Amino acid sequence: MNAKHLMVITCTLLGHWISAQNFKGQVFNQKNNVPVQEAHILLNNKPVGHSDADGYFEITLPVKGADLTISHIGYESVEKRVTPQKKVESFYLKEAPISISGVIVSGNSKMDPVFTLETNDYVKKIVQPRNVADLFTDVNGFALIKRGNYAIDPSFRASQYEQLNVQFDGGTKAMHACPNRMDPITTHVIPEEIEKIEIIKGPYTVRYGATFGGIVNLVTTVPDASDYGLHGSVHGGYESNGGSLVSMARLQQATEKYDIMGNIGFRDFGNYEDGDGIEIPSSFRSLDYGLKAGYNFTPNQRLQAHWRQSFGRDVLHAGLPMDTDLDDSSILSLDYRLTGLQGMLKTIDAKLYYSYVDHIMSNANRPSFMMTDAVSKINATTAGGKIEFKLKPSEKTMFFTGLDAMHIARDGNRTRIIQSSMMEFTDKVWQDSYINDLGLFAEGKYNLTQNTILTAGLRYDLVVSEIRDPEADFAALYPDLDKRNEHNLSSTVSLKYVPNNQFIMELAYGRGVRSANMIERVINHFTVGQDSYEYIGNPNLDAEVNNQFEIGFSGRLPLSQNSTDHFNYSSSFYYSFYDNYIVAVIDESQTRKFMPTSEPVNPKVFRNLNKAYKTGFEISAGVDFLNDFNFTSELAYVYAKNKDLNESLPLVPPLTTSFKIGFEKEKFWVNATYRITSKQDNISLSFGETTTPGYEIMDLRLGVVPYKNLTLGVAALNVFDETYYNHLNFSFNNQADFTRTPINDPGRNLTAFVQYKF
Ligand SMILES: [Cu+2]
Repeated sequence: MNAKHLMVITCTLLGHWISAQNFKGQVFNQKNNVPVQEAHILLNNKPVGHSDADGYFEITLPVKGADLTISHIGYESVEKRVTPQKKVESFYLKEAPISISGVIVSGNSKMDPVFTLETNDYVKKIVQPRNVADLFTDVNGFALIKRGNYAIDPSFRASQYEQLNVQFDGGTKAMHACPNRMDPITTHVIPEEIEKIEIIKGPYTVRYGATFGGIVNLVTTVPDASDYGLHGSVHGGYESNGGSLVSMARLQQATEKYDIMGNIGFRDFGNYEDGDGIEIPSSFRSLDYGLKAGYNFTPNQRLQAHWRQSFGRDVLHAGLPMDTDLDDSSILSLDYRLTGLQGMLKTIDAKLYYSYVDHIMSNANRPSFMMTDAVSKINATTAGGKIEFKLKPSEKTMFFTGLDAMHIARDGNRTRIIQSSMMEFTDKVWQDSYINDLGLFAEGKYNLTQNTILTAGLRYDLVVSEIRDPEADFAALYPDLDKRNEHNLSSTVSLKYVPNNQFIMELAYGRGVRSANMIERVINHFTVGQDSYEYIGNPNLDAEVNNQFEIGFSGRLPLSQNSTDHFNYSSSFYYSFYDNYIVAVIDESQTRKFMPTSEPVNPKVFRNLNKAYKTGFEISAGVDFLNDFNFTSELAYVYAKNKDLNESLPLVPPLTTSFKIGFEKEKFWVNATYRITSKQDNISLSFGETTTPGYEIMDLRLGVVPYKNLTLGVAALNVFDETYYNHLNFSFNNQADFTRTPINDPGRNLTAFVQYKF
């Protein structure tokens, strides 16, 4: 660990400043004069705390005053210019119709699941065109698994794919159809639609489906009370590296009773060049549209429907054996919420969703086409729902219980024509399989003291899986193939201590259980990995178990009485030990089925490991200074060990440090990010990993609002045109001009973005 990293840690561990508070307020519900607790208090748009159980809050104001905002979910926000004073000022909030999407983070620092992280600057401060996955690069602890510029999967603390419970709008899921993951959930939504990303850093809640490593909730925009009337926006963006174009238009009409919103977007990305000017096959086109309608029967009762479709065409995947010809997805979700009930039952939440993904890929533009013409036509259906009841049996207790269900079914074939003989073969990609998960959960929150809250949750999942149309060799390998039932128990206990609005400490344990996904169960001699091995699924895998322990603290300290300047810090340390961790291991008793003369001869078969663990931390510290400046440094580190094979677990991102400095005014902002990614030599040899060198990248961004409603943004990404690749990048696969080396990331990229809102 070098000096830069030590500096970050030292900053974090700096002691407390004591500062006198010179403004007191109390927040009430305008309708009944009942104090409103847990209202967000913001000064000059920066959060400085929450109101307590009596609606009270105390803050430190600069002598010249500041803009105070009080906001709470379910109420219209109040804004006022305030100056230091002795008397307690009263604020009255007007009730607004409830919204549905922000399910996980309800805006309650004491009641929220532990270790939530929320980022929501995308709409406000967007200055460049993006992919959804790009949104994650700004979040400490995240890394990206790249196969080119399109099919990008987020990785958090070296957990990825189904180890992360990725959903949007609090539970809607759309699972990929492709065995090579050309179409992960991040390709079915567009970044301009995402208002914020909510993250729970481990299996610390049982309310959002079976969770192994963490929950990622992508929240799409919903109109709130300030958006009543007819509004819309158009935006367009350009990237120099690849000559890529992005455009989107949105229109919405909202009243107290109903809201309706429609959006349409088009993206046309070219092949990007790496730092050496080498063109990487990565172009794609996609068209998206969505319609969302909500109806408020009463201020306490809302029904919402959301329909969206996305059409991807001609997607080049540098790191996969084929390219996408067509990828069409349709997602429908229905949400219902009834709140404000009298008696013990307070709120009912219900959700239903359905998604269908149609995927066609081929090797028409690849070297292997000379021998074999291969086309795969595959599809995936995901359907599910949830009902949850919120109960308040006593003043100090809150209780959530309900059930959720998810069904995933996939089918489709690969057709191969051997060019020399024109003989045709059909391979079953998914063998007509399904996995059903029915979950039952209960989670309670109990106020041990005024400042301490205990959360405990228990979850049972019944997982039913079946391979309905097995290939003959697969059935021969697993002669007992039958419908299979698994019974999984997950649990969590955590303690949250919030002595004041400047400090939070959390301690948590979670046991997350994940039954094998469909690739791990049913794939039959397909190259689905980062290497050139054939993989064979294993329908008898045990569910993998994550026992995770975590301690975290965060806080903020005012730096002076004359300004809103402050120091803020947060850190989390975790340790996970795994039972039955699932990895694919070379099996010398099996031999290659397709192209039998190629290397490697022995396929990999998915297996359970006995002993594996992971540990790491995220730390961040920053100062807001001179009113408009901010500086933040962040550090994320993961160490993983597969004790069975005495090597690292695969896909562990290297130590990452970043420094961000920014100047932010209402109508002008500029920032620089400097990211240092260290060398990764803790690798998984059995996974085909090699040591990855470190690299340093600088990005510059500038945004300006020249006229009301118009935002212009320009950015220079990878300013120094560094040639580099991340440890999680796939290698070139089946490409005429490239050997099997890791794919380089984009070189310098100049971007421009325009947005007009009304
Ligand atoms: Cu595919």
